[in-house]
Amino acid sequence: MAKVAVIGAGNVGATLAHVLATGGVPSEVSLVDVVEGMPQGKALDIRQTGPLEDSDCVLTGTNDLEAGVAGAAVVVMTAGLARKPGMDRMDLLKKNMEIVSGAMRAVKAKAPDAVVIMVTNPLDVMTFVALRVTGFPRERVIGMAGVLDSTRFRTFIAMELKVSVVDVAAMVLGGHGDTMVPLPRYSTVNGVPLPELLPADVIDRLADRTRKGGGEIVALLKTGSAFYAPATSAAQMTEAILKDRGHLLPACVALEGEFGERDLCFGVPVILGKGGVRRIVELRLTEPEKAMLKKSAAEVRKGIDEVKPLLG
Ligand code: TXD
Repeated sequence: MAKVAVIGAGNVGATLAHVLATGGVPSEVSLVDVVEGMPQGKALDIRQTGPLEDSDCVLTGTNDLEAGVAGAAVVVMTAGLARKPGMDRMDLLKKNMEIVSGAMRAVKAKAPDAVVIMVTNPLDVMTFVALRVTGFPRERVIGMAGVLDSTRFRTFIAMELKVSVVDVAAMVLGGHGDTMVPLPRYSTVNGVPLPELLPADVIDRLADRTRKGGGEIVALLKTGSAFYAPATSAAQMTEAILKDRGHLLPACVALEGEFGERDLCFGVPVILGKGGVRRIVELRLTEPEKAMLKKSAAEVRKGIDEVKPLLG
């Protein structure tokens, strides 16, 4: 059985550790954070759910990055800073880039065969940074955003139609931000495409709510951002890899010509299994869909172009 390392024991990281322990897929979960005592305390607390949840998963917490990631089959990167007063966007980008680079150097040294799942924002840019710093093949550096954006779209579709969420599949591609591209034609209720079930204006409303899904929760919470659905999304990707299940889901990967893009980390459909991305699935798109995806790619490229000179 396998070890999963979760870097960052904040809201997403700790919730992910709990979801993974409950699911019982990894035998070991290591929580890593810079705050002294915090990952140790949370790991012990989660471990004490084991007897109640029928889980023998071994959870440990540490402040030692290298020891925490050593030998992990999957590393999930959730560490990062939120913007503080007086910090501009570029300051934050630089700070998170430093955090991601430091963590990825440790992964390269101590978990050279790991699959890395990036969660830290700005997601597409940080996935690019992780890919560069580890030097891993693109199959093993994957960003989590599409699963979350799709599960939000699925939820809104189920709420609107009053159908079970288990029947709803949805596909959201592109960058993790306002330009993401929900694809109603590739979203179905038990095989029936969405445009057969709802009028265009209602679909547009649900797609728009999905695009603003993160912001809606930030506005309600007032401090911090969503973490239950993000953590569960990262858990699904982790399980797809550890169990070699072969889930087809949208994820952020480096493109090398697919969808007409290259040198860009971007959300596209992939099949995930052991070793990470088994295959990138290219979809036939209409002209308006292609235009939306192009616009989203241009937005992500701007962010990546900002960090490229900093990466040397
Ligand atoms: O869809 C997505 N990809 C996202 C991304 C969905 C939700 C959250 N998203 C991003 O994930 C969010 O914008 C942040 O960049 C990360 C983590 O979000 P979370 O809500 O968990 O943030 P917290 O609670 O602030 O936790 C961050 C932790 C905190 O405990 C810090 O002490 C720790 O990161 N931290 C570090 N840990 C280890 N090593 C270093 N260097 C470090 N620096 C900070």
